Amino acid sequence: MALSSLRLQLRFLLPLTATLVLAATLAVPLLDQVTLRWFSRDLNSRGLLVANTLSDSVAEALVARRASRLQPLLERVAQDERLFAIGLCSPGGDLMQRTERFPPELTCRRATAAAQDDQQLALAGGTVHVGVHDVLGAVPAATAPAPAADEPADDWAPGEVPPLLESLAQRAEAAALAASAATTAPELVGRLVLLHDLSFIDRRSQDTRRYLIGLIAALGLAIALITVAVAQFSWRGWVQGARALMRGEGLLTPFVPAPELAPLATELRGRLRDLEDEYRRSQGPETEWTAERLRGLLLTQLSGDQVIVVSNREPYIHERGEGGIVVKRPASGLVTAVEPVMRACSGTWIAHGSGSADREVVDARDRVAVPPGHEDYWLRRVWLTPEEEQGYYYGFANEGMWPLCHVAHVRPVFRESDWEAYRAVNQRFADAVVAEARSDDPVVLVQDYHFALLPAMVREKLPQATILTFWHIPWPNPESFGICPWRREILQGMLGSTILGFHTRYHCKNFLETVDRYLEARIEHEHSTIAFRDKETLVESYPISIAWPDAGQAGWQPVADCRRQVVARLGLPPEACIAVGVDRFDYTKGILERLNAVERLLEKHPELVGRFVFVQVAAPTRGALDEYKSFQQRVEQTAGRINQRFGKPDYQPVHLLARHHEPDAVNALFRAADICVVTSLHDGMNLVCKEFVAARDDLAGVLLLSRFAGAAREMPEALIVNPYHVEETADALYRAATMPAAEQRERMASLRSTVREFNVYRWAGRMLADAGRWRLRARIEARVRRFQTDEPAPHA
Ligand code: ADQ
Repeated sequence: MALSSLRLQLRFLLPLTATLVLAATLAVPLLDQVTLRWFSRDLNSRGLLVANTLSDSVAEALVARRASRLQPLLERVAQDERLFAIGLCSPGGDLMQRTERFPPELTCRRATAAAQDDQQLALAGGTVHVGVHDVLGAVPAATAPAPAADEPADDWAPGEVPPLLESLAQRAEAAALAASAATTAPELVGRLVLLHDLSFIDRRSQDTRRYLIGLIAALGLAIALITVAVAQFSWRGWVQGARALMRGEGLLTPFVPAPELAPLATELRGRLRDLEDEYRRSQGPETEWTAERLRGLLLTQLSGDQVIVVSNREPYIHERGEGGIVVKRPASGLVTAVEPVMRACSGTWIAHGSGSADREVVDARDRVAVPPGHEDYWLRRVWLTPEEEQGYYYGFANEGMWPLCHVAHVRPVFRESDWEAYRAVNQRFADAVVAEARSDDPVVLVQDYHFALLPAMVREKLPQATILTFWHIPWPNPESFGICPWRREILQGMLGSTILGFHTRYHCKNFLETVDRYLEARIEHEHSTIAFRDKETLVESYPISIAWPDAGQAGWQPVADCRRQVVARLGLPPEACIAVGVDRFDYTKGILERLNAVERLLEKHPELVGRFVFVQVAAPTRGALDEYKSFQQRVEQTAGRINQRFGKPDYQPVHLLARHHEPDAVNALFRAADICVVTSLHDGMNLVCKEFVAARDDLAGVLLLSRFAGAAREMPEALIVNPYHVEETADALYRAATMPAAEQRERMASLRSTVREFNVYRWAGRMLADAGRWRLRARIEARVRRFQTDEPAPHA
């Protein structure tokens, strides 16, 4: 730092010194000139004064022919410090009288010429200032002396009265005598030559020069010292300020350590964000996120730490079938997203064992290695009684939290017994996490709204654990959330997390505002952190996605074959325009709304009747709940009505397939379709639309997407609709059905590149990288603390 500040100071000092030297160089001759002018003006007026003083006496002496009296007078006057010598010339230019120091070689003519020129005369003894002043006397007109220009001045010697002077004196006397008889007029009777010493000017100007240079030097030194001191002081402030800004302190609070840096702070903030974005981008497209990369990140950032996932839904369900035990994959966005992470990191997944044959395949610790045939990770099953499942899962989670968070016009139901069950089951799962933990600081990935209380419960037992809770569904605004009787407990439970993830910034914002409304917590909006009871939680958005299929995905049939099969299986017209919907049978997915839109489409465009077919695959879900049962009935009725209205013996416009499909079958349907319809009334993200895009490697097909799905923010190339607006959705369906192939290709290519880049490994990678950074920070802090306690106390 010393070297940098020295350089900074030199940058000030060098120009300062150069300027001062230049100023001195220019100022000194200027000053000389000015002082010379002043002095010369001064000498002139002094000369005039002396001449005026002498003029009467000289004139009188000359007229009275008493020139001898002049010598002592002139000598006396010439004693003045600055007056060098005095000479008296005749009007004709002869030197009549002179003082002792008057140079003998100086003639009256030369003196007169010099006085008219620049008044300076270089003599043997040095330069003198010359002043020639006329002396007028009252000489009678008749006897006035005539100029005697032709008489030599050099033949006169000091002490003698020259003949001319004598004749002049005689004439003056004669004139005085005649004065009574005739009128007199003042006439030139002589000229006083005053020689002033100029050496004192030199002396004085040298003094002045010395003072001036001394002053400039002193001023320069003072400025330099002040500059150095201020630069040193400011430098330290700037460096500290810039460091604080880089650390983010100035970014997050209005405080900026060095006020001079305030204008820079905004730019620096912007730049830091750009850098962060650049960094994130650099983690994205250039180096694509893959399972390998995620595995690498787990090894480096989390250095092989244990990863435990907790979710309600298990990724593999063992069911007893007719031919023995079969393994099923549930229709769940969560499972679709988290499974690739678990396969990459070989951890333990704790979930509710809900399959009829689940107990039969687990080991003594209720664990089974999955996926079947690959055994990449452990699935640890937690068993719930029917009452527990009823209260925790169907009751509080799906009749309370699900409608509460989706705000989809279905009233949440809050029962005390459900809440008790929810709390008890959360505790059961938390205990399972603690039991599975091989160290005191595992990475625990808590999934979804079934486990809002679990993070704080795990934190209590494993304070060092890194708990990442991902909320797969939307988070409502504070007013909507406020109707929950246990809102504070839920928020407190969630704040046991180290990182709390939502799909979108909008949901994060809602959560921060909700905490702000209902808890006493410190919220850093810039950092997006919540400090509650000395514990900090980062609230961040991580948009979930799917695993991008490998090129030339094994087992994928050509699009034409998929289409042929679907047409044959469902008995569709060969040239049918096929629109598909693939969802869980859930009221938030907007299945009723899209059926209404299909009906309106056929009303508005009768030419499509017989050609347009809508295939809805709906996996039964939460069938034990009345709301879901009645919803399913309403959907079936609506589909029946449309089929009745527009159907023909060989044509059925709506095909409702209310059953679970295996992923391959869903994929084949996506590839066979012309349109994929996603009309969720509210959806955290929605993975179906991403799966459809991933399935269309032929770049054909149109995606119709609800603006209320989190995915709509990432996929603007889809036809975005408001599913509540039947007319708009019907028009979008028509546009999709008639969209030219070129436009389809363009939109699909762009959508594919987005989904490919923002895939599920990126989602998990970003979250785990944040967790890694957090853990690193915690470890360093712990080390520092240890170091501080181990350090021997300083001697008094
Ligand atoms: P879900 O509400 O389950 O997920 P979604 O994201 O669409 O919604 O995922 C559904 C998954 O189930 C997809 O993988 C789909 O292929 C599959 N699926 C749907 N119907 C099926 C069927 N009949 N047969 C077989 N498979 C079927 C929740 C949130 C979403 C969020 C995900 C992930 O509600 O908003 O995107 O979690 O976080």
